[in-house]
Amino acid sequence: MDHAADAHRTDLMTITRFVLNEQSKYPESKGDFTILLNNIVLGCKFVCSAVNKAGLAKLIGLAGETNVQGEEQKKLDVLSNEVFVKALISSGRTCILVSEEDEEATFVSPPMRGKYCVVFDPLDGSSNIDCGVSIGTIFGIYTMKGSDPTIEDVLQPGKDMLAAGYCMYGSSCMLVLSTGNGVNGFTLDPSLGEFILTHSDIKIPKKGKIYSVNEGNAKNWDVSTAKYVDNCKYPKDGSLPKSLRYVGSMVADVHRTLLYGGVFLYPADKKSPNGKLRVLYEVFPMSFLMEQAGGQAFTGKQRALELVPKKIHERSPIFLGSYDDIEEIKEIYAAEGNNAMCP
Ligand code: AHM
Ligand code: MG
Repeated sequence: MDHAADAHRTDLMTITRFVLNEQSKYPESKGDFTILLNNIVLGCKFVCSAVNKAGLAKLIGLAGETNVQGEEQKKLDVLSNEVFVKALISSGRTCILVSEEDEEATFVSPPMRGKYCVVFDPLDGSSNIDCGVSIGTIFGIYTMKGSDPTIEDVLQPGKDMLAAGYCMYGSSCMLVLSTGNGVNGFTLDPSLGEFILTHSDIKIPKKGKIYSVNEGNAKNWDVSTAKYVDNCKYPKDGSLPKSLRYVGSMVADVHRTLLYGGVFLYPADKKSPNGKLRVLYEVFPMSFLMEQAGGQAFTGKQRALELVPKKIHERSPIFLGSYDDIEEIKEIYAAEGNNAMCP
């Protein structure tokens, strides 16, 4: 009997146990981060369950309509936001929340106020919600700098994040987390209701065979993006062309990129000079994870994690993925210099 394999099956490393182990390396830690993370995990489980029931819920009442019990059905993204805001405030460990769903940041008042600032997109991939395609939650965590929270606490560069992660609601529910010490993936065991460590110390392949972009925007790209994507299809170095995969849910596209390698890009274009994706709760957490997994994240001008956002809902172009592939993109941008738009 293979005891090592058996131990693997019976000695389950839950996400709580994993984070408690990590925190025990810091003697000054009082367990605040573990409590915060537990509440994020609770939000993810709730949203996972709501997403799984969404198709069924349609049978008894459409989102935004009244169901047969006379209850109003909330849209999934609105519901997810409420769940996370409440879970985060009730942790008693947060001071500022920035959600994609809320125009203004939420400042948490005493006695529920804690030291952590959480930026999040409660349900990303809105165009995929109604057709059962993978969607997800993205989050990043900062620590308040002074003794009173100010908006500057969330306008810090991404490299100052304490932790970042996402939860993907797909064929399985998976939470991928970094506390600045590598990247680990946990899969929800529905029978236990626990996230179990299934992907330890994820490292992205140094070079990949997949590129992921909305090519429908190609006519509006800048010259560098167009050149790079052309190289993916018609490599000049004799290598094989890359495959194209694009779900249209950032969590799903980034998750695949992390596991299989390659690049995910949402570049600037003529219509959206700053791209589409939001710096605080889309670009930063995913860039943090990529770097922690050995990849890179670049905006077309600089290392993504060095951006200093001026507004909470600011956008930025983003190229992230395998180290060598992003290196190639950086070289093209350096050579083109002026980022001229395609004619
Ligand atoms: P959302 O926050 O409205 O869901 O938009 C973000 C999503 C990302 O998940 C995804 O990468 C991107 O939008 C896809 O955009 P497009 O449909 O323009 O390709
Ligand atoms: Mg989003």
